[in-house]
Amino acid sequence: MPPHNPNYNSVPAFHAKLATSRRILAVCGAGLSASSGLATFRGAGGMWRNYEAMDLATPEAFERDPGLVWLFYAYRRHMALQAKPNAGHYALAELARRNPGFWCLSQNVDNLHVRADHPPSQLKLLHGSLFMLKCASPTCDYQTENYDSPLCPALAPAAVNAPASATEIHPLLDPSNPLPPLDPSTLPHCPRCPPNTSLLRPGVVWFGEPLSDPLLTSIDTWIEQPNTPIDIVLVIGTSGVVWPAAGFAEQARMAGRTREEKEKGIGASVVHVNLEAEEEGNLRRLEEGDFAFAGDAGEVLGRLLE
Ligand code: BV8
Repeated sequence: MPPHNPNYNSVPAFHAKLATSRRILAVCGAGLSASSGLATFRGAGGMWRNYEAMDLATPEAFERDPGLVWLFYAYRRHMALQAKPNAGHYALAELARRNPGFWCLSQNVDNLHVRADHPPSQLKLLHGSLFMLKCASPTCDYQTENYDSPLCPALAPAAVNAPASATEIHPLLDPSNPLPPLDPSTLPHCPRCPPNTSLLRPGVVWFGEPLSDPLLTSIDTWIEQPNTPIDIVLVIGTSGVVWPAAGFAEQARMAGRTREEKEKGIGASVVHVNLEAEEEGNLRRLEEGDFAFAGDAGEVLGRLLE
């Protein structure tokens, strides 16, 4: 039996640490939105179980079958619009208002942080948004915000017969019952390009696509501010398998530390908030001063950041 970690599920110990913390970074994943009823990607309830992420969230998939990829995103837009921000989103937004030294990095594209009024200068959406559309042509920089659902008549089926629970796959996307490909001419097109020449695509970062350079630079500059180490890194509802997002927590842990601190491994307190956080399992490797809270991200953050 691994030694009991005194910081496991200990809200008072976390509150004591929070009271003396000035620089805080949060890295959020799909588990935060699961508290709002949206499907995650992997693990229990992951929507990818019927499709590999690579089948639907890559430029190659869009090239191969833009209709299937658009049905997938139309369905996720529909579910995200039906969902509401949860206590976790509001707690993070409130923390940002209280503490200008707090930044929130989110892998989520569902717009729930924005709908919770998170201060925009302290929120970095690493993978874009379901509600940004952009021209699929590499030579056109047209992009626009759009909250219509359905986005166009051809995608209306993705917004009906949606399963009650976001963790079931939409019948339209069931690979055992493939749809005939949609006619690309019925999909949304770029209004700036000549008619019917270029499709619009979701304004998200697909696998194999780089994250925005200015965004990555701004995050690196914030993390690496000299002589102002980060005190707390909140790792919320993420499996930590997608890069470069998965690397920020470790970078933040040791940034700004002296050589001696680095040699002794003295860094920020990493706070894991995950449904599957258990002391005997993946969080056994908690470093000195880390915390782990097992439970629903919305509920746990509501208590931790009240
Ligand atoms: C890049 C937007 C370089 C789209 C997403 C092979 C080929 C190509 C690339 C790669 C490759 N191998 C590795 C790579 C790199 C790749 C990568 O990391 N792949 C992984 C799969 C190994 N990364 C990239 O491709 C990135 N780009 O590397 O570019 C480059 C440079 C220059 C030039 C060209 C290229 C781009 C990655 C971005 C991909 N886009 N999203 C969309 O959403 O459709 S990623 C997608 O997964 C989501 O954004 C999601 O956030 C992200 C990570 O998943 P999680 O959020 O962690 O969700 P998950 O389901 O995994 O886990 C949920 C967790 O919550 C679990 O731990 C669960 O226990 C917990 N949980 C569940 N419920 C709750 C809960 N916790 C609390 N409460 C609950 N209620």
